Amino acid sequence: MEVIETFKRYHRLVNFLSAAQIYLKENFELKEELTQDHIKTRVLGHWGTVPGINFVYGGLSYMLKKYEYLNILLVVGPGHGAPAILSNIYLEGTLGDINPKYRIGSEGMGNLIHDFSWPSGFDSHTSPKLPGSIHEGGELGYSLATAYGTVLENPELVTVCIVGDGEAETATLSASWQLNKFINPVKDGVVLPILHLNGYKISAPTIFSTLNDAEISNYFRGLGYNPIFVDQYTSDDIYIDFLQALIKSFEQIQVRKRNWASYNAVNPSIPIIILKTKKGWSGVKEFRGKKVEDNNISHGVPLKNPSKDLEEFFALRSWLRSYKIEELIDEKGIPHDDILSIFPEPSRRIGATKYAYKEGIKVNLPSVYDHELKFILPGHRSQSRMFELGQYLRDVFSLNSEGFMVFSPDESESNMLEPIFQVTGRRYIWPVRKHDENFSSDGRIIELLSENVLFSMMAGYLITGRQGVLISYEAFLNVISSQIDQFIKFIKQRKKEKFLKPMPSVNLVATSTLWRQEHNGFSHQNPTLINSLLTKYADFVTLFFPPDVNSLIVAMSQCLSSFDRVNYITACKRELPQWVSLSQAIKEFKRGYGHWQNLESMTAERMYDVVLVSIGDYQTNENYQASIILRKLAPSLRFKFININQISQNGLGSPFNPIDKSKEVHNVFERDVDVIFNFHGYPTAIQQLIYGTELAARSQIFGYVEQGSTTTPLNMQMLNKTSRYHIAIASIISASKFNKEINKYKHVLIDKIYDMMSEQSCNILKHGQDM
Ligand SMILES: Cc1ncc(C[n+]2csc(CCOP(=O)(O)OP(=O)(O)O)c2C)c(N)n1
Repeated sequence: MEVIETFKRYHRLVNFLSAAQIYLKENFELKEELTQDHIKTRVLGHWGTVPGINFVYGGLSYMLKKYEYLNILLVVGPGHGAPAILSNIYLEGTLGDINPKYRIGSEGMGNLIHDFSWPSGFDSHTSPKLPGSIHEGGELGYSLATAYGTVLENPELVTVCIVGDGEAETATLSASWQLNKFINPVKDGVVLPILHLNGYKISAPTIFSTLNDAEISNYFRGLGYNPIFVDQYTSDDIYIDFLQALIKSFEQIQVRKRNWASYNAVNPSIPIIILKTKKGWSGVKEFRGKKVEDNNISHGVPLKNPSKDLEEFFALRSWLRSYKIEELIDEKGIPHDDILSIFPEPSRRIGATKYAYKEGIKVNLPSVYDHELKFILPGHRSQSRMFELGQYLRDVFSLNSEGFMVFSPDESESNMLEPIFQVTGRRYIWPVRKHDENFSSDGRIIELLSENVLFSMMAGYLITGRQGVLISYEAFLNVISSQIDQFIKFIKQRKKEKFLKPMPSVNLVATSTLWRQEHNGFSHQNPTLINSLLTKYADFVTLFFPPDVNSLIVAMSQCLSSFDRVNYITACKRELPQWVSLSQAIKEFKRGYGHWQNLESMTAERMYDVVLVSIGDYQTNENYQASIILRKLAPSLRFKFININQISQNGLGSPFNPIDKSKEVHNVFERDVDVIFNFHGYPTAIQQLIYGTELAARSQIFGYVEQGSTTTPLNMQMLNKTSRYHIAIASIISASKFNKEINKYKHVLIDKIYDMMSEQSCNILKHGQDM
């Protein structure tokens, strides 16, 4: 019973600290009579979720002390409850360990309370700044999948995930419950979800709050969980009930792991705690005739203006006094020993968990030279790049028995990555039928048809130090656009913290790209994510456009060696010609572009008349085809052939070494002459990079303009005016400004190309294929 009393006193103190963070700018220990001058004028934050998070934190700390074998990582879905996490990490000392300003005692406590939501102080959401926090929780929906990612290949770990009942309504969270089917009870750790059913979202009851216990229970049993209810409304003592629920959960987890190991039993259901608490528990009960505690009114700041409104001030004063903190801390602001006794030894405290601090591993990579695709002439040896990438990734798997996984929404095969199945399978624990191929309980490919769930699961895996690649349709990676944005913010914040080590980069492969959607058509053509990623800091984001197999292998090896970035590779899965040797690809990736003189016209000794620039594999092929037309019809036209393999917010070329210095710009794009870009995505993506520069004034940008559907590859290019014919015509018009001979014959040449184009169009219509 002593434990329960301690737990209650602990809860009182962290609840006081949290409420004080929202409201007090001085008189932090309430040593003087509280006045309105002590109240922050900008009161910010979210109170409603806080007492529940505090309750869970205290209970888990006690469990860590009770069970010496336990390793807990805590993922908090309601990241808006930062005051709760701050109060707990302050008390357990992990906040003071990374910043002495917040060491336990009057000064540290005052700094903590003062700095919350204060300019340059603590955010109102959890962030990587807070020890042990691996999940920011601003955009709701991603907590549970992140938690599941952390336990992959971490058999000793229990990741406890607090899921808000509002968050539980999001599509991503709803699908994430299914991830228990991917967790191997022996090889992986366990996720213990705690559904925090405090009944309300911002302004309305949650759906779960309208279900009865039987409905909730049936729902989770069907998903393979074993629900344990802890209910403030019916409990005699919720503190006792919660600790018992935790004990039961950890014991069940042990039994499940043992049983599965010995009998390989299927469907190893795991516990879930359904925690029903009053939203804003222990806060103001009623104000101006309205229920506050146990109502949505307590979601944010329950009293909005206590520094000015006297009635609010009195309500706040009674609320803060109700915790009787003089019974919980001494004269020097140090909490009484019994309260601090709830914690395990310092290295095992939640904020100190080693899983949040793991240095990102460097996976062993196969030699790129072992994957070189040899060819005799550029423009020949058509090969599917995804198949070749599959072989490279297969070897990454072979060289690393763990620490590397592939995530894909049911598309490893349709995207031609079959070689990976030679060495591993799709991870799945629930039974599948005998003829279902390539499944195994320890496979290292996670396939699930939700890009959102996969992204978060991969994020959890990466943040805890491992490497991964997510491969998907280009069009449907947009589904996670906002999630990627959030993650870039997370990396940016994380990188500032000296106590955190670099984490492996997020690697995304966008394949089944828009230019070949013959049978899927218009709905599958969407390169919007490129535009969005180009608005993000180049310090964190690179977009790769490898033109052929060798370039793709080099791009992937670079991505798997990089840290703290989001790498986005666009590469088709179909067969396309080769252009560069492996050593040339390595050289070109250093600067982000290649100058392919071997594809240029032979008219030497003259300045270039025009510069052709390709970005993207299909567009490189179109420019090459345009170069054949030009060489044949207009041999005196001197064009320069540039291929760009990387872009970023910094501009064209490598983000580390962009082509932005004027000398470099002129070396690559010449002076005065027109530059014709043929780009994989929307022309606006390149426009946003060169806007306002001298280059923009002499550039034409061709790209996808939302034309075409289920048609032939060349017709798709023709409809978007990016075809070889369009590039050749544009080159002639541009070159005619400088080349007298071209100027003289330009109309004849253009007519000839139009004839070629209309012949091609007729043929496509008649025979249904390109000539
Ligand atoms: C994707 C997304 N949509 C909307 C919001 C705005 N929002 C912030 S908190 C919240 C309610 C969350 O309710 P719940 O998850 O139950 O948390 P709690 O009640 O414990 O605060 C909403 C809708 C958000 N943060 N993310």
